[in-house]
Amino acid sequence: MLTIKLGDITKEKVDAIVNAANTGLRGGGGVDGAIHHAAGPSVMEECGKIGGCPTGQAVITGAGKLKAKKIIHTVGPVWRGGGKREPELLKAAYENSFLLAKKNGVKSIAFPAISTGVYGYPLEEATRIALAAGINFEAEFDEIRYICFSERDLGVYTGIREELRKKRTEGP
Ligand code: AR6
Repeated sequence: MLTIKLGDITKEKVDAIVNAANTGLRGGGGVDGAIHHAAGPSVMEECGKIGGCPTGQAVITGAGKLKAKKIIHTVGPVWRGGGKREPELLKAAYENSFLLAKKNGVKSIAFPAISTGVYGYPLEEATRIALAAGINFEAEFDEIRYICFSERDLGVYTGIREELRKKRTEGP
């Protein structure tokens, strides 16, 4: 099942939530700041021990005080105009999050809109990559949940899901 909802990812009750982190795993603003604030210091301690995560890769920690059981920290690309392998790296961030989730027995997972905040990735293009990755992994999870932080994002996500569904039923 692939669901899209408006909300705050720190409140989601799923096996794992995904964090839009930076390569140093040092925390920051946006969803990263919100997750660390809500989870408490144990998660930052674990991140410190891991030490870092290259762009497009993912690492996993406990979830501290959150309702979720695990946090998967992935690093999306900074948007630099689209010619610096941004689409490939964003796709890798989603795929490696799914692969790490599977490896850790995660059956339900929630994603924020990785790279579309501070990192400046254009929302519609990022959403196509996010949802296409989800469709590829849909059969391997009980639920893949996309958490939109604004009505605008919610509109884009639902519109693109329809577009991708139509494409699938119409065939190539
Ligand atoms: N729940 C769900 N989505 C949220 C929340 C929340 N509580 N808070 C923000 N968002 P961003 P990035 C949305 O900037 O672009 C950090 O400093 C937000 O509206 O958090 O990947 C890291 O440390 C947007 O749609 O992540 C990195 O340095 C989406 O989450 C850098 O920012 C992603 O925005 C990563 O930048």
